[in-house]
Amino acid sequence: MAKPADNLRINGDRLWASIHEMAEIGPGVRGGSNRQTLTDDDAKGRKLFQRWCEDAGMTMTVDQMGTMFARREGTDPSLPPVVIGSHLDTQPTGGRYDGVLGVLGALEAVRTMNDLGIKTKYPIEVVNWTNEEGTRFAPAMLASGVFAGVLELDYAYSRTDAEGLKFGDELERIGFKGEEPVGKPLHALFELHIEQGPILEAEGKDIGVVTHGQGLRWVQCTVTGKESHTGSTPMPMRKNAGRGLAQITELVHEIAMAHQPNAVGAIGHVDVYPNSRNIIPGKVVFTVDFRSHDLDILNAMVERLEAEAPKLCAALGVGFESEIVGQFDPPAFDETCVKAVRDAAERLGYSHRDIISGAGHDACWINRVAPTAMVMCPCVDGLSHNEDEEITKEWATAGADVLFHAAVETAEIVA
Ligand code: HGY
Ligand code: MN
Ligand code: MN
Repeated sequence: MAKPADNLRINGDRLWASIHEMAEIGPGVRGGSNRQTLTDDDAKGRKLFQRWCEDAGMTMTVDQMGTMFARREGTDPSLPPVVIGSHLDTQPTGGRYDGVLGVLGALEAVRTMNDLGIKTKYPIEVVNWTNEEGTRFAPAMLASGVFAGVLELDYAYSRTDAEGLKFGDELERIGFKGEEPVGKPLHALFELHIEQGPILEAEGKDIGVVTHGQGLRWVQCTVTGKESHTGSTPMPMRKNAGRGLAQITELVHEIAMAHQPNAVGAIGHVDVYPNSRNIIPGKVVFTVDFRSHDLDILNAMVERLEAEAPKLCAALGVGFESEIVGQFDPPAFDETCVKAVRDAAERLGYSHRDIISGAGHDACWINRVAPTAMVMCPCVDGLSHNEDEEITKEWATAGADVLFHAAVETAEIVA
């Protein structure tokens, strides 16, 4: 297949301007972003993205999960598209670049194809996946999971947020419950994303060529004790669900530390009931997040938690139950697509290294149904899921250049 010449580059200033214009929608309180999925701010960001895509001559379709596909026609419209993109929804205290770089880097690739008059045999589609973060509606990567056939549409519609609002109702409310069935043949998919870890910056590398991703297990735990007065209940009579959380927090850390350097574990979500200063917690609901790129280690961590947590709680006189509310096994990305990414970085003169993604991404699910690969760029101090998340324009430009080259090569330039 013809490869784009190494002098073909995207317009980094235009990309950088688009990223920061998008960041004005759903701003955080410290310069980052709070554009949570299916909120009014998400809707505003979607509408801006749609306007930009239509200005670039693309036609937008929205599927039943609200995922947006902006299409640039190929010379053979009957062929399945090369899809490039990521997600526009953010964490509540997220950064400006997580997901957004991948969507707008893909749009920039199309804008550059237009500037250069490049025609491709395969159509190209820029995608914005709904609810990648999973913070308002668990699990993460919800729309891409339905697209990959691992989650059911009705299950997704039934998911509720902390206020009890349903995903399907919120999708309808913001006007993005599309008609298109979820799922279609893809020729390939490429996702550009910030690393969200420290390796690329520490090694002075411009590009991460993602060969694998970590697997994930979200184990939602419920510890049940007895609400009672914090002042008048004698200590021996207490059934304090909070002590179960405290001991399981330490257990999760100990389990992950027993599998270094391959594993990580933490509890990021905690709901305490009734969450009153002078009532002993009667119930605590929390989610354990285990990850490893080794499936056996991932399963061993969950097994040990499910064996030891009930015993810890029994000794405290409180009850324990758990359920898996999110999971995917460690993905190995498509070697041809990975090579296209690596060759592009080499051709463009960018330093690069193979890397395993620590975070989960929509590409991890799509990898099950289409040839898929990811491009990563560094982020400052490896910080992400924090409003201080930062990258440089040069890193963003390098990542989008590589994405552009990999996509155009795979979609086959028509002279
Ligand atoms: O949880 C993740 O890894 C992703 O950022 N949603
Ligand atoms: Mn992301
Ligand atoms: Mn994220």
